[in-house]
Amino acid sequence: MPQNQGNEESNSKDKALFEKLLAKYGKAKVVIATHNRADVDAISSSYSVHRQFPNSILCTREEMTEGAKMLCAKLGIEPKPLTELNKNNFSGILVVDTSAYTLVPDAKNWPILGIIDHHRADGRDIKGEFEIIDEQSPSAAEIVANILDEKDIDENMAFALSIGIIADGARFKSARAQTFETLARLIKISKTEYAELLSYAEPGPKDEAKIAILKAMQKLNYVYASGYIIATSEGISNESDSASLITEAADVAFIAKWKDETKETRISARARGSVMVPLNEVMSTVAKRIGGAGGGHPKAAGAAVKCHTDEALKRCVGTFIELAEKQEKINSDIKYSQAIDAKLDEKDKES
Ligand SMILES: [Mn+2]
Repeated sequence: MPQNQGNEESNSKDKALFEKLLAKYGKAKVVIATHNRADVDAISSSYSVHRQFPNSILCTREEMTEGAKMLCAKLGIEPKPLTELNKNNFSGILVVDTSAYTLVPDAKNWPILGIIDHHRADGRDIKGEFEIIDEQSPSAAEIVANILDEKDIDENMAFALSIGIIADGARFKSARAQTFETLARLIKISKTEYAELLSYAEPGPKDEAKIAILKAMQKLNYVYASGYIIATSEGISNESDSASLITEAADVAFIAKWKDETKETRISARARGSVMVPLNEVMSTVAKRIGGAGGGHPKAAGAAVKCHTDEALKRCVGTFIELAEKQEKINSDIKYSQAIDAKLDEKDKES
């Protein structure tokens, strides 16, 4: 079975770890925190974990995505900013759907009881007492759905987790067999039509968002290098939506936005499935070089860097091309050695 299919062995290991975490902190006063600018996966996974800890408070900060707001309204929850809580009243934090302090800066100086995450190791600087990390999982919701006992998943949780799985997997582009099995199981429990789930997972953009995306398109530039069309632009908001849409045509998109409050440029990066260069590596390399932090997934990544947008975008394109060339060299070296091996095999047969 290919490694990323999800398997019972790693599921039961994670499940056992979660049970230990519950046994130790299940009754304690804890905070369940997810990343800033929470999306549907972040809310659905942290909400479902929160439901396992009767004395927990759900936290996130900054504006949520549209789908996440809709989900919170449907579930009747209002996550608080962590800054409103007094650390001394809690045993600690469980961080869900991230393991990087750049995405939950308020968690610094709090005891980290556990982490549940599916992001790659780069940029991971949070260490938890219990760590449930599955980099192969397309969503945090899929991890959470599989570490919980089926009897502990009610209609609301199944609804939330279903849309987390649908939303974070970018229409199943990074799905595995287990993703479909898990989703089918959850949809049944949720007693909801797929069409309704989809309307939460992929809500139509608001007019401001449509305008922001079109503005990013107006400012678009692109280069062709190493066999890839690399697009760049500046956004006023909705950078990740813009980047996703632009990669319907280009291979890669980097969309930058200057944040005056923090004096940094935020970058959203997206790539088409066929792109061999992992964007999380591009983002973490760029951040390392100019100061800041970056990471994410191979096809969807981001960074916050300490320079202006022009410079940041130049560095993104430069680093992408550099890594693409390295990849090309590795591929041609492999082909070359395979060709030599084949020649030698032929000779062996002849003699
Ligand atoms: Mn996620």
